[in-house]
Amino acid sequence: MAKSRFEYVRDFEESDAVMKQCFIVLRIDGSNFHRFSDKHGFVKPNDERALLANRAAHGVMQIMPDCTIAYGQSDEYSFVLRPDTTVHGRRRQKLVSLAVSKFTAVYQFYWAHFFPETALLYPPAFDGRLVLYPSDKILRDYLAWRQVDCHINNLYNTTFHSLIQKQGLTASESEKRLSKTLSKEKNEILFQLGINYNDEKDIFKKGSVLIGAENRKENEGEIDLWEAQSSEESKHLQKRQVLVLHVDIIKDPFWQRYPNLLLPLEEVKKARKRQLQTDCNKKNNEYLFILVFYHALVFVILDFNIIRKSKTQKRANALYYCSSSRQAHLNMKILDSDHRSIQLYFHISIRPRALRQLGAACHLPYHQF
Ligand SMILES: Nc1nc2c(ncn2[C@@H]2O[C@H](COP(=O)(O)OP(=O)(O)OP(=O)(O)O)[C@@H](O)[C@H]2O)c(=O)[nH]1
Ligand SMILES: [Mg+2]
Repeated sequence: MAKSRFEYVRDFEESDAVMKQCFIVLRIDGSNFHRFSDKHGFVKPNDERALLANRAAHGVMQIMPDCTIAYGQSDEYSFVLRPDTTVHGRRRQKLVSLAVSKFTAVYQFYWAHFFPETALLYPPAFDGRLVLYPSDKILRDYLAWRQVDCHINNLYNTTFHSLIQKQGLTASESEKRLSKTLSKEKNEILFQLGINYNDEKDIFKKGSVLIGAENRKENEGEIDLWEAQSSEESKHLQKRQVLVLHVDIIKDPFWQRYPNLLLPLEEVKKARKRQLQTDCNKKNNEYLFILVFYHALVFVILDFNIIRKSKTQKRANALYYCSSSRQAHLNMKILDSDHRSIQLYFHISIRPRALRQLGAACHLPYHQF
């Protein structure tokens, strides 16, 4: 920005970087969504099309790489950022405004995709807040609070609307009937109406949990499969794949299954390094094979160059011949880490000029191979 005599006004801006080493939670909530859902004919108590919110949350996760887990239910979504994230200088207003605007924009952008038969009557709005949580335990309690809220509201709403839809009660009669009832009683009312609450979909009973797909275990969850509307957008979306789960996040098994979600970035890097080392040891042969393959290929190309210059040079374990000045067929043996012999067959097509450039660029003396 060019300097001017007005520059001093910048000093009036206050720093709003939030405290270090705390989890950052960004919570977004639909503004007056009771009205919005009514006006747009959302199915009661739960509308599967309202999963548009998952799509919007996915958009937020694309721009927040340090967001390890997001949890959503009804018209709200919480995004958890690692405690040592330095994204956007941990500035409160920047983070909240970015998350809210991205969520709102994606929600509108994909409206027609999820609600093809319902015109958007007016633009929805979302509010946002940032809260800091100083420990794993408190963060987990926060998420548990949101999931318990989901459970309580969903059980109430399912019973409330079932009484209206199946028993013909008015809204106020249904409300009165449910007043001061416990979960057990609501379950019984539902049972009398032919509904087993346990059979309701997990997505509504438990809400949606979004995590980075790098945490995916075998045969688990679905990776976001939403189609992008333009190639520009798909380039953007490929930045990060997200796994969508509808699971319990209150009890320990979820956190034991995904231990990286609560770790600081530094520790995640160390854990990944350790994992890589273990995988490498397990797959030592394949790894060495790739290395040998790489050198063998360089060797082939360089050697090919030498052969073209001096046709008398040969290697004991490799046999090649030139079918034309530009092509070579190679049949060679290499040794894997256990000194087992592997047969390789290559058909190489190289322009002589590229070959010379490659030979010069590699600077690899013949005896290295
Ligand atoms: N019918 C229907 N309504 C939904 C669905 N999801 C969210 N809602 C509505 O969204 C509301 C969300 O509740 P709140 O966030 O407490 O209420 P709000 O009207 O958004 O008010 P503020 O958040 O205070 O602005 C619910 O009460 C429902 O009316 C859905 O799938 N179907
Ligand atoms: Mg709301």
